[in-house]
Amino acid sequence: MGKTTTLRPDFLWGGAVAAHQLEGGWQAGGKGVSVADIMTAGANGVPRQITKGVQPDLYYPNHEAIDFYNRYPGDIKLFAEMGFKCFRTSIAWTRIFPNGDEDQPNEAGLKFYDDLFDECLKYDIEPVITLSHFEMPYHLVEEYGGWRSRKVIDFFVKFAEVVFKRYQHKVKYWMTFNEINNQSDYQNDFSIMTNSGLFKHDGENMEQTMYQAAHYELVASAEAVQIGHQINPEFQIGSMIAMVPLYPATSKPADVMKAQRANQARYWFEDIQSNGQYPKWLTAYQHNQGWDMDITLADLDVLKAGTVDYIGFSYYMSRAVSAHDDERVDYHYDEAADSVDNPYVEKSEWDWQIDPEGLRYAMNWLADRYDKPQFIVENGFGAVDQKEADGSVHDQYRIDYLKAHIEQMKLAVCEDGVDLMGYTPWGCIDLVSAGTGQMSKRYGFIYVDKDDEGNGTLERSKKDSFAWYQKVIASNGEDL
Ligand code: P53
Repeated sequence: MGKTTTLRPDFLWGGAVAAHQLEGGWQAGGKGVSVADIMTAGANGVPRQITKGVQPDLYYPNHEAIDFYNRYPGDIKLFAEMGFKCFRTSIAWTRIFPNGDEDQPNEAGLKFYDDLFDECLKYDIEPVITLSHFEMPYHLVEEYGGWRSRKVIDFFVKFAEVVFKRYQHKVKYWMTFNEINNQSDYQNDFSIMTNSGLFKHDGENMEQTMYQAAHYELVASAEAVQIGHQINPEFQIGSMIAMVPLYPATSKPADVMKAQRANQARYWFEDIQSNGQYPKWLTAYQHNQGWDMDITLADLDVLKAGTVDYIGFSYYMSRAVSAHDDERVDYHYDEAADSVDNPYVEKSEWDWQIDPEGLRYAMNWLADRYDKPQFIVENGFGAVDQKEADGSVHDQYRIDYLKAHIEQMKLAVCEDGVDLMGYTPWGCIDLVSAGTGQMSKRYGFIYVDKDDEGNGTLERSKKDSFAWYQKVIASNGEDL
């Protein structure tokens, strides 16, 4: 047998989005208010405000987003024209259970996703579905304190069971929680709200609360994996992490130790979802903090029995970390305080470090640690685009970014033997940025005419990257 030189023939090329970032229709068909519906628009370097409920005079960009709710047939037709084999989106939990704690699901919401998936299948586009992508019902935040409460496990599992049953003949590829590990940055109000529906209480130890909330989510995820496999043994159910490899800033041993602990603190979620158990350092860490955690023996059995079939991950950037002069003995990870600039890589306008080789490194790291199939379910370049009078956008910078990452992805597969299922670049059509709420931080192959204040015709047009990606897919990644 010769050397591996190509991606697998059934490689899942496609694109990725999330319901709350493109659908709009925030109250259509009986949809409830989600945590994305209470976030205003921020700007580059200006965080989004997270309000207590929807306030009358504020602008919430996700309420209308790009109106995919009404325009999806045309958008999917464009995806088909690019040659998509799959389309990753999420199911808005609040369309199915508007408050999250109802007995019965909302039929209008279920019907919407039936129609959407049928539209994909019409073009042989495989739906790849995230159950919870930063859009939990806001009612669960108000009434139960979000994932602070063990009760939310049952609400999530019920939601998962309903949609697994309903779409079992239409959807094969699933993921439970989007970027479940973002909340390792527990001092960041955005991360703890999007992942876990948490508002910080006065005097609360957010680190402990985050570990508790994440524990409940991991139990819920493991239960969902088991139920999904009972409903349809053909299901492929994955985890989903934000893969941001953390490099030591120097070869100084304390920096190396810092990077090791930082990676442990950022990726223990995957240790549980892939390996089915808590890593030793974390059990020791929680014990040494003197925290009284609600982690039962029954939970540990569930975690063991509900490991994932594959690892879905996003990759945008790497970061570097360095130890402090008065470093704590436990090398405690504080994302904001420990991150330093990496002089060897460029940055995007939003200060995201551009590091294609980091993708190959990340894939090898994941393969060594977990030995599961991988699926790159997000990657991309957020940039300001200039639309020409004829609707075209010359986005060579985006092509350059994606090309460099695909090259490294192929090296990980062909040189390093990583088992890779597919690649779905983020925001294949322009949508609302999660982190900033902007429209002007664009990722798409398809331009959407809308600005940061909500003005625009919502008209779609093709960027230069559209024809480029079409050619990449047609050649199974050979013609870059
Ligand atoms: P935006 C932080 C770090 C890496 C990925 O992000 C992240 C975030 C959160 O902002 O989010 C993922 O829109 C996420 C998507 C998001 C995308 O990356 O801030 O799964 O929902 O839109 C890009 O530029």
